[in-house]
Amino acid sequence: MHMDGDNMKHCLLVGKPNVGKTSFFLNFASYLGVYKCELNFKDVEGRIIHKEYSIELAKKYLISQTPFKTKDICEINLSIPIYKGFQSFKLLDSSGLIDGISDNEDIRSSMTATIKALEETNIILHVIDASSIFLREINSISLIDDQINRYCKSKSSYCILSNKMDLEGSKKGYELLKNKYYDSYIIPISSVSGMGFKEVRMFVGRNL
Ligand SMILES: Nc1nc2c(ncn2[C@@H]2O[C@H](COP(=O)(O)OP(=O)(O)O)[C@@H](O)[C@H]2O)c(=O)[nH]1
Ligand SMILES: [Mg+2]
Repeated sequence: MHMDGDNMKHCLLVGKPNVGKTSFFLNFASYLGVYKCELNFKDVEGRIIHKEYSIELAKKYLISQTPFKTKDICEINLSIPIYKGFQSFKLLDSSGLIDGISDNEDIRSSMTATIKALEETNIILHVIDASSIFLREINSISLIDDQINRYCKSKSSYCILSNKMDLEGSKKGYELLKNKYYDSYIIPISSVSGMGFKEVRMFVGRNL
């Protein structure tokens, strides 16, 4: 398991492109009381670029309907109330995993960075778009989700975030997920409305 010098645990968001990882990353940071984002972008070679945004600007720059908007791993320091104090941790946003090996070199190297981060992390939040399960879109559930589930559930603290529950059709998608991944903990959330954030906070807090 990877630890920083200061023993901070790492919590990684993974999943297909466009499922709402970055929306969750920023809105959850905001939910935990962050208003100024100090973000570190880390590329596959481990080079780090530091940027500071307000949450609103970060949303404008980083959330997109275009897949692979960000190709680096992006991290932010957060803290969660536990017992009588706070426990700090790093939340990491990844750019998205897809089936197979892409022709695009940037996408390949960003997937490499994500898989590397997966191996080094303590807590894994696997984001799935519950609204697109019965569709055929880039964000629809596929083989890579089964692979993430199989690899992660045995390895570390792992849960599935069934996202976009504010949209029509997501209830049916959530039911399917509960059947398909019956032995995993699944939290229904909406990255935009904040539904389920309390449960995610408790899950992360339990595993810090
Ligand atoms: N309705 C709805 N849309 C969402 C939700 N989460 C993300 N989106 C939208 O889905 C698209 C992709 O979001 P983004 O956070 O960039 O996904 P990422 O590629 O997984 O990081 C954007 O248009 C978001 O506004 C959600 O909970 N509900
Ligand atoms: Mg993103």
